[in-house]
This record gives sequence, C-alpha cells and structure tokens, in this order.
Amino acid sequence: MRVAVEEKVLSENDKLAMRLRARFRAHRVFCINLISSPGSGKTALLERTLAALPAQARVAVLTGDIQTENDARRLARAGFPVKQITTGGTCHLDAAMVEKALADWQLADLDVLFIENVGNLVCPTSYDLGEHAKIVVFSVTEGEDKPLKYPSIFAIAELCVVNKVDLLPYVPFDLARAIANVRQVHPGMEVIETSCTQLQGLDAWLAWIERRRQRALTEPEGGEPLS
Ligand SMILES: Nc1nc2c(ncn2[C@@H]2O[C@H](COP(=O)(O)OP(=O)(O)OP(=O)(O)O)[C@@H](O)[C@H]2O)c(=O)[nH]1
Ligand SMILES: [Mg+2]
Repeated sequence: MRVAVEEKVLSENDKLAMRLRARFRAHRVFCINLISSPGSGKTALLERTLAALPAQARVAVLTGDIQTENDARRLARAGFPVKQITTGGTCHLDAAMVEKALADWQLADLDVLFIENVGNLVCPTSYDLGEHAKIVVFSVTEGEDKPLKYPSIFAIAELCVVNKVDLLPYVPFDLARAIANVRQVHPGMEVIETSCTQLQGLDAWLAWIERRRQRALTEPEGGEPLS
C-alpha cells in the first residue's frame, strides 16, 4: 500500500517536473539543483557564485529549507532575485513547490536558475524538479565513505563538488579515496574541489556551469534544441 501511494506521488511530481522542464526550455533557462547533507556548503557555494557574477547577470536562486529564511537572507545580499521555499517539515523540494515559487517570476528574464535543495542526501534524490542537472556537494568533514553509504545521489548527479578542502590539513579525510569512492558509484564522474572560505576551485565551478549551460542550449536531453 505504502509503495503504491509513493509511486503515485512521484508520478504526479514527474508530470509537474516535465511541465517545468518545458518552461525552462521555452525560456532558455538553465536550471541546476544542488543537493547535499546539511551544512556541506550549498549556500556558501552559491554566495561565492553570485558574488563572482557581474551585476547584470540574469540569475536567480530558489533555496529550500525546513525552517527559517536564513539562506535566502544570506543569498539576497548579492542583489539577485532570491526566494526561500520553507517546506515546514518536508525533507526535500518537489516540483509543485518550485512551480509555486516561480509563479511571480518571469522566466524570460533569466539565464540560470539555481535551486538549493533541503539539506539531505537521500530524499531530494528522488524528486525531479525539471532541472537540467543535479549536483552533489560533499564536504571533507563528512567522511570519505559517504558516496558508498548514500550511492543514489552520487549515481544520479552530474557533478560532485568536494567542498571545504581548506580543512583537509585538520581532518582525517583521504581525498583520493573519497574521489575513488565517488567514481566507484559513478564511473567517470566529474569532480571539482572547492573551498568557499579560501576561494579555491571557484573558477572551475563557474566554467563548468557555463559549459553545461551551453550544452543544454544546444543539445537538450530528449528534446529539440533550444531555439
Ligand atoms: N572551512 C570552510 N567552511 C565552509 C566552507 N563552505 C561552507 N563552510 C561553512 O560551513 C557551514 C555550513 O555552510 P552552509 O553554506 O550553510 O551549508 P548548507 O549546505 O547550505 O547547509 P544547509 O542549507 O543547512 O543544508 C557554514 O558555517 C559555512 O561558513 C568551506 O569551503 N570551508
Ligand atoms: Mg543552505
């Protein structure tokens, strides 16, 4: 019974996600969905990303949280449109929440939409938000075994950002083993090492976004090229 209900909820989500994907395509909006454990640095990475962009960049952020508007407040300082989605207990964002949050935004005004999911390495994995790519952020304080313990998100994400590498001298984290574990779950997965405090790896991250955006514009998955 429980399985049947979950399947129904998921398929309803998939329908809404398809609708969102079509809207992103129609307006040439590149959308990425950042997923990680609580505290890995999703908001910090987005703060650094927004700070690196020119003021005229056409970007916006939806940030999900169970409680509080803290992340939206942090991100709004950069001056781009930011909206908090407070789930009130739900451990992931779903496509209905994203659709509702976008209702009073003009997608035609955007080139990139960042979605910061609720801090959780499990539940957000199953919910399509119509994004082009899921990205997993994995910080060096979490232990190098996490890709093996929570393989689904590492299998489905297109990119793994290993964050907080400035802390490597202070934590027992074997970076080479961690990356090997990522690639055991997802052979060939791209990995970018970042430090949001020491501003390391951010150029590679920004370049990845632009490369992936260009790919989305020219070779959309399962559809006509964006016109
Ligand atoms: N040393 C170090 N600290 C970092 C780095 N990135 C983020 N932090 C710190 O880690 C803590 C959590 O960062 P957040 O950006 O709030 O993490 P988050 O993934 O958005 O957390 P949730 O939204 O609660 O899931 C904050 O105190 C950040 O300042 C980093 O690269 N190095
Ligand atoms: Mg956050």
